[in-house]
Amino acid sequence: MLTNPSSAQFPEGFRWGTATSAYQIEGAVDEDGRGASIWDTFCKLPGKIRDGSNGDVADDHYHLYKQDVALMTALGVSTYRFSIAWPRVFPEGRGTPNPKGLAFYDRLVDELLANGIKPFATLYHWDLPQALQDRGGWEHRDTAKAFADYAGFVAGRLADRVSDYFTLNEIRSFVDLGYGNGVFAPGLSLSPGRLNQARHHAVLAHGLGVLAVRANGRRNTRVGMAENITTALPAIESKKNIAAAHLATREMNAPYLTVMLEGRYTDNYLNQAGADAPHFTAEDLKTISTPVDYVGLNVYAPGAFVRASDKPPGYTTIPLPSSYPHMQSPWLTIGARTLYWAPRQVSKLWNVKEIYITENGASAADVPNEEGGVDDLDRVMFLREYLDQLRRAAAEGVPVRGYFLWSLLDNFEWSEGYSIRFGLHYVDYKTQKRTPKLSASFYKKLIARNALV
Ligand code: GBH
Repeated sequence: MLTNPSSAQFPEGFRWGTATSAYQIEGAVDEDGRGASIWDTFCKLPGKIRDGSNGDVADDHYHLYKQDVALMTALGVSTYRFSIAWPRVFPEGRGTPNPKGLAFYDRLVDELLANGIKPFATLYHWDLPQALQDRGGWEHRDTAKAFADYAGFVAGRLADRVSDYFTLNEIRSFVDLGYGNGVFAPGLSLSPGRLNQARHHAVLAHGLGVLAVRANGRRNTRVGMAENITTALPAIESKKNIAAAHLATREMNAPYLTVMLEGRYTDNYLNQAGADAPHFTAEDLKTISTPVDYVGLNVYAPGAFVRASDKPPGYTTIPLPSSYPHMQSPWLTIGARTLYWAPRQVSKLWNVKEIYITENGASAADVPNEEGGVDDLDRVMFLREYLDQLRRAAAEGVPVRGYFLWSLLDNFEWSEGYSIRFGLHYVDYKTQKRTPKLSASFYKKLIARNALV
């Protein structure tokens, strides 16, 4: 316990939750009429997934969801962010909906509500229906329209029990890695011009999705995005560096959060892209920047450390020394202040009034101890340091309303397969047994006190 408990306190009513995504936990890929997604296809390509695995079974959450909701109840969370698998609802991506697919989410939502847990549904967490990829996927403008139709359909069906939605999870990740360097599904490496166009279609899908969710939802329906902001941190928190970091964050998110919240591509982005800039209309920009009810931020590693510079663009990026520390995933460099600066910069840059941390968490080399528990001291350290910075933001009046810890369970970590663990609960993939780690007790106590422990 910290010596001064009052300084460890989070605001009253702060929402604590956990987050997951469909393909990473559900399994049951051939059940109840689910169509194929690009990840089913991608996992079959040799060498794409580190351990040669796939999401066919994953955590078998499709069958074990009641048990998983019980884990949440034991933690004491008041909210849960999950994603809906588009190919369960529309096996072909569009056209005739599959009632059995949506029925799974009906059951899940009912179970959550029966346990007093408020559902937040993400409409797209990377599992694009393969049928849409066959027509070009995010390179095809029609995919944005298909997403909106699907989003509107889901909101129409669930709005009586689910008031909160996120459109797309991490446009930066699924477009840049899926279409830019081939690390994610569908495994393409497009030229810069085609890549920028795919990014544009994805932010357009977000805007059309917001409109569709509102049109089909109820008066209390609320919607935003869940984007992994690239956060520029001031190397030293001086006034000049802080201002430089704001400039840098705005530029580094130009084709994602910046255009979604400003309705324009920055001059720098367009100038640098030159002939490779995306084709768009003024109407597109208006749609993309349709006002949202809140902004969801996935916050992990610092995006960059910067200092002020007299030369344009006004900041210098400092390369990370090779000894800079990281968690189990090499990309997950540790920088607790990212969880302070990300929401603070977003509220300041774009006057955002309501922010959720839609993901934050850490990978660790978890090994069960003799009693079968996992003493993940490094994850606990990571969470404590990061959450202290979130508390700092909240104490300074940054409008952050809730936090979804990634993740409830160890799960299918995309191209890393099952070799990387992010869960509060250890999963034995042979038996599907879930065991709470030390980090689960840490989180449970923190939630109970609404304060750092
Ligand atoms: C989130 O991505 C995802 O939303 C979630 O599904 C995922 O499980 C979780 O975080 C943990 O990773 O292979 O070196 O090119 C976080 C942002 C962007 C981090 C892509 C990993 C790939 C690094 N991710 N990045 S690399």
